[in-house]
Amino acid sequence: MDDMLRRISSAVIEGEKDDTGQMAQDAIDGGCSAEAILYQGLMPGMDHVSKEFKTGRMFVPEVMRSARAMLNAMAVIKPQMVKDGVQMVGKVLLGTVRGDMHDIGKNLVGMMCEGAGFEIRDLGSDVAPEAFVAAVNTYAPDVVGMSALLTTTMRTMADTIKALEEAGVRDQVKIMIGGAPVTQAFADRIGADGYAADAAAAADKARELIAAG
Ligand code: B1M
Repeated sequence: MDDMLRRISSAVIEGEKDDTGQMAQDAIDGGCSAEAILYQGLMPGMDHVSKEFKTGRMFVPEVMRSARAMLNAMAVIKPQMVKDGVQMVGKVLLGTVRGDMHDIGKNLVGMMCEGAGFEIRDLGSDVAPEAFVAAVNTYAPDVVGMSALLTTTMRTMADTIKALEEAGVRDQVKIMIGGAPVTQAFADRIGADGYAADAAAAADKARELIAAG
């Protein structure tokens, strides 16, 4: 069984996206729990990928292949996880803010967070502040993650935080922001709880924000 989980980890690291779904199915058929596949196979694999990305030994296309490999396995084990009542690390609501169509980085953040054991609700791009508010009410996420790639749309992050405050739900969530023009100083200025420079750091930051309570 351990060998099967180790092979799943390696397949994620190597980005063998066409194999991981079948490997996950074989593991389930062989009596492996969905929880073990997630926590002892997929997550350690993505954790390794995250470290390699941080240190510049893996690059965006490779990380995306690994994330796809993980997601293909997740699709297979998800029904079993629901049946078994497996707890995820937390819920992250993601979106690129209003007026901004860039979603490649945001998608990578979603994949990395999913690899780190989070349940992801992705609102897509060009997401209005009211849509973030509505989704917070519907999904009750632990973390709201906003992405912006344009200097002109960064200010919408502040508008979204204001909308969450006005709706009375600001204190129910942690707010994490990121995107190429975004900085820690900007996050501090608009009252976000956290900033992450890249997708691997975003998964770490989401974990840190939840742990901080
Ligand atoms: Co656009 N674009 N673009 N573009 N585009 C940039 C961002 C730009 C820097 C290019 C340039 O001029 N050098 C420039 C912005 C300038 C500025 O504001 N300072 C720009 C512009 C001007 C525009 C248009 C206005 C161009 C026009 O039409 N005149 C237009 C705007 C459209 C709109 O959004 N309303 C536009 C359009 C487009 C395309 C549609 C063609 C396409 C987007 C396709 C898509 O996303 N589906 C596009 C692209 C691809 C780019 C570049 C080339 C690449 C962006 C990207 O995907 N990077 C970009 C130039 C560049 O960055 N070199 C550019 C790869 C990605 C993995 O990195 O998104 O930075 P990134 O994400 C990282 C981190 O930032 C971080 O983690 C990610 C992964 O490690 N991160 C987070 C991101 N979100 C996070 C959230 C977090 C935490 C971390 O927490 C929640």
